[in-house]
Amino acid sequence: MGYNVAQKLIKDHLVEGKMDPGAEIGLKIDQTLTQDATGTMVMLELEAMGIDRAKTEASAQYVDHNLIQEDSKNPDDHLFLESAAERFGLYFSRPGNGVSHPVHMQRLARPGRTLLGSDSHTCANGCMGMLAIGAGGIDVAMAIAGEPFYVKMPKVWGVKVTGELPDWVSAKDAILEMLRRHGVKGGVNHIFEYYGPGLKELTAMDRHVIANMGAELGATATVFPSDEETKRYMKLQGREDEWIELKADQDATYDVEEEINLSELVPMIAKPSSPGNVVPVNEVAGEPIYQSYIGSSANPGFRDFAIASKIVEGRQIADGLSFDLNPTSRQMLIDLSQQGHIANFLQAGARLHQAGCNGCIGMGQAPATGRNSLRTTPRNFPGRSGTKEDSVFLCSPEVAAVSALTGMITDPRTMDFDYPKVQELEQPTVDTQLLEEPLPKEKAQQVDLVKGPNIASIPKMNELPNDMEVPVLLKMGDNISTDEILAGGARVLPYRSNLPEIAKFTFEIVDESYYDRAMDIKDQGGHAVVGGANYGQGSSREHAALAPKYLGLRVAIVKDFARIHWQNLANFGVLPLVFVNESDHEELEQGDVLQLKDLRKKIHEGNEFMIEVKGKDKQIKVRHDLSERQIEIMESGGIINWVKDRLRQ
Ligand code: MIC
Repeated sequence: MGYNVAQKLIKDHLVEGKMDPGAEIGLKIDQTLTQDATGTMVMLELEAMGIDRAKTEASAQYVDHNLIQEDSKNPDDHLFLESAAERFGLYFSRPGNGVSHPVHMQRLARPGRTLLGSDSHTCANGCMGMLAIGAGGIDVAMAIAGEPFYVKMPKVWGVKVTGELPDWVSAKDAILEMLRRHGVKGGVNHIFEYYGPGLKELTAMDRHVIANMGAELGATATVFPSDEETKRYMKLQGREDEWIELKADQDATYDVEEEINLSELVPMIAKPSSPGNVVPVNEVAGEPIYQSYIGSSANPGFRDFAIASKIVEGRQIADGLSFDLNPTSRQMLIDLSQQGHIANFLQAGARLHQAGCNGCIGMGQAPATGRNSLRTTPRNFPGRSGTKEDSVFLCSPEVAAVSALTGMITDPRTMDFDYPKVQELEQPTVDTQLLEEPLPKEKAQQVDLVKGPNIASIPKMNELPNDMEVPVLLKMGDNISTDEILAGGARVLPYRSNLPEIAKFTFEIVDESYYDRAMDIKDQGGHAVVGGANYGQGSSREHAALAPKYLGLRVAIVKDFARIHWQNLANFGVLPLVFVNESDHEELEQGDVLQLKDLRKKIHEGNEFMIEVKGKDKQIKVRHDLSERQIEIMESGGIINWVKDRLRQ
């Protein structure tokens, strides 16, 4: 039987385990990607584990998130990251060079390779025929050190693409349609593989748009074949020699089959506050907006900006509106300015920001209280924009641009002018000035890490106790995102390299009293939290596991977990458990005290065991899905201790 593209990529990189869906497999990782908001931890972890030099084909450290230099914290982190990139033999993409995902695609992505990134949107590079997976920082640190990446073997979900995109409809509408169909957990433990005649309609960058928001479907990865379009893109980037063809075999099959007919798509929009809350734009047309925002790794292409520029060319944005333009790479910003698009935007009334992630994670451009913000970004979880009670909608650049003109959410098909045509550039700019090459080994070993005062080493982690008595400090419902566990935003992000400080913001969006209550009992055995379905969806930030762990979190019991957060909890020695009977979620209350006895024996002996609720004559059946390897990690108190123990042997 033939293989599909995802299976070929896995088969070629399989170093442990069998390709049986659900079983743990170990994959060889060829490339890694880290960005500044997660990368400072990764570099501290490499240091803590005593790693000398990256063992991958290419590893790149990007600075794209924490760009606002309000005080010395962010620039100190930039210098630390530059010194760490030099020390460990990584590429270093300087602030202003652009968002990691499109820059990686331009400069380093290669069909047939694996890429692991400490950013959930790493899956965007699946557009290049790669197996690109987002993970917690420590998993990426291990991959940099040459260790395999462990993940549950996913099922492959084939999406046959047919038809042609109608006017005013673009790739973003295709992925929003997928989210409308399947919601934010529909893709958990699956790889989405797009194939079929409709792919000829989608440029490499359009495929990036679709692959990027596979993260919002909860998917492990998204893959596209490497075909003539991939070759064309790589040729324009001066890297045709790195292209290989990668297609599914004629007789390949998929675990799940689906079709998306581009001709039937209409402009779509995700309403506040979930990327899965998708409806056709015309259902919400007429809602007034305060902000229209174009940019981010979810719409990073030249086309995405050029089409918006053509829409606003010679016109004026609505009075009182903030039209924010966030270019995604410096290379592309040069082209946009040379082709007159930046002038179009500015004449229309836009505000131009630097190349980077910016407002996508609330690093600036937070919307005013109670006002609607329309964004081409990938996620709109509560508070992510930097405004606590925000109201963010997600859409295509077409919808964002026409709505900027009218001042309200607008279906672009109702405009009284034709859909402008935008051509891809015959020769886009290739500019590597702000991408530093890895230092040669001898020079690298001379480099000292430059640590500003805000950089704190990772505190020691305790081993898993055999008996625990822990109160439930928080009880939550479904779909809690890592943005709610540990917020983004310009206030919080500068502390990404300082665990004790960033911990002060933990669960702030859910319950402001959590930090104080956790601190009160931190040294008395810690605590537990209870959550609903899809717990920990969204970002890969390991801080969302590390900070609660630092505050004494020992156990999280939920209906089910999002993949990366589950892995992060296990990596840092927080026991991730699920209710065997979902209705038991109702049984537990904040303040209940959970008794877990003889734990070490129980987690080895089987997957299911009972927890007592103290003084209530109640028992709750829970399950863990940890592999033997993860149980060992859990027992040593986390992966850092585990690696150190192994190095000592
Ligand atoms: C995101 O889109 O949420 C981020 C910002 O890229 C994160 C990483 C982070 O939290 O720094 C992600 O998705 O992993």
